[in-house]
Amino acid sequence: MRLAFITGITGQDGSYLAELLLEKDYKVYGIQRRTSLFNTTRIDHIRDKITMRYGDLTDGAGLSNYLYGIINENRDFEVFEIYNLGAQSHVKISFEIPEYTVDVDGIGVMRLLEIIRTMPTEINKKIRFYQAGTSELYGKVLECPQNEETPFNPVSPYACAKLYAYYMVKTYREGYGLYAVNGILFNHESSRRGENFVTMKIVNEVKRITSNINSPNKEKTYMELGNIYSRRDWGHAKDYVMGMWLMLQNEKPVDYVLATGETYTVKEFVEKAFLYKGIELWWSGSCEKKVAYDENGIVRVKINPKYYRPCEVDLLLGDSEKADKELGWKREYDSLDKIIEEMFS
Ligand code: NDP
Ligand code: GDR
Repeated sequence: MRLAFITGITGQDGSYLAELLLEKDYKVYGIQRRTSLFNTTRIDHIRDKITMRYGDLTDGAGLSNYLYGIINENRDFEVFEIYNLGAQSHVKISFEIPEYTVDVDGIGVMRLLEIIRTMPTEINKKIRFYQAGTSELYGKVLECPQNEETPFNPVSPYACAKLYAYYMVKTYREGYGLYAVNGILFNHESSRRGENFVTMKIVNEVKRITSNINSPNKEKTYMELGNIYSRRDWGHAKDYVMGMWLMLQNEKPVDYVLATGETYTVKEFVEKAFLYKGIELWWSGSCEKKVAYDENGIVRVKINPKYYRPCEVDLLLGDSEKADKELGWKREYDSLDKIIEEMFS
């Protein structure tokens, strides 16, 4: 019997990963945080096929009790894959709650690694650990494109916490022989993307604006964005969770980059999203006065500096050749247009 434990199962990636592992006949366990309103919409359709318990990456004792409980329930297990996807995953918000971000995204990883390390050898040798690393580690990039050899240069509390996690995974792998890997994943999106990430925000705003197009006075007729010149390498989450699984099927624990090898500005994304609804934008002005108009001269995009970050990651462009060759990783969503279409669905 193959077991899987997913932190962050209620999130974008966790929900797709849970679906994938169920298809592959894993027994899937996850944690959810205590929230004042239920927050499981992404996994409600598979809720009866997975086992959930309240848990939090800041609570080591709870994690330990749960993991030992799973092992005791399934004494004859073949392999136990632990996917650590739980995180305070918003880069800008990490500047506002840096201590919490480090506790969850950094120390949380150490808590899991320590639990695994201190398990009896006959158990921990059957455990494989995946850590959700990020292209934000490259920060103000020192090389282009970025691959597994590119030096890191993080510029946010989020990325610094993930850097700590990255090196703890490497340390526990090399120091204690744990099967533990870092996936260094570039941005990936989907119709399940959180609403305050830029792609989903744009898609939702385009939907709102185009549904109110005939009654423009009732609602705001434009969206507000921050830095529209940053470049991102955007893939689809479904392809990336397949990559996570492939990493844990490898004979040896090795870190891999997952990326598309294409990069677009936020400005290009917003143009494509409007075009998907048949609206062509034209731009005027510069810096904070930059605006985008539609064909009828109605303003559709404005800049609001409140969305700027203290430090910005200007350019991300990944090279996933190693994962393509060694893991046979392939993307089904092979263009940004395809991803945008799915996000509108
Ligand atoms: P989401 O923000 O959609 O999901 C994050 C998950 O973590 C949610 O289930 C959330 O729970 C959970 N979580 C938050 N805080 C805690 C905590 N204190 N204890 C336990 N769980 C917690 O992120 P994604 O699915 O997009 O990303 C998954 C992982 O991959 C994250 O670690 C992210 O940093 C990383 N990553 C993401 C990339 C991307 O482009 N999507 C790229 C590279 C890395 P709740 O639902 O209650 O909020
Ligand atoms: P990112 O994603 O920071 O790359 O982190 P996000 O979508 O938040 O930002 C991408 C770029 O868009 C610019 N931007 C805005 N961003 C948001 N959220 N809202 C806006 O209104 C806005 N306007 C412009 C940002 O400045 C930035 O340059 C994501 C997360 O999923 C991380 O968890 C993950 O590690 C990385 O991707 C890889």
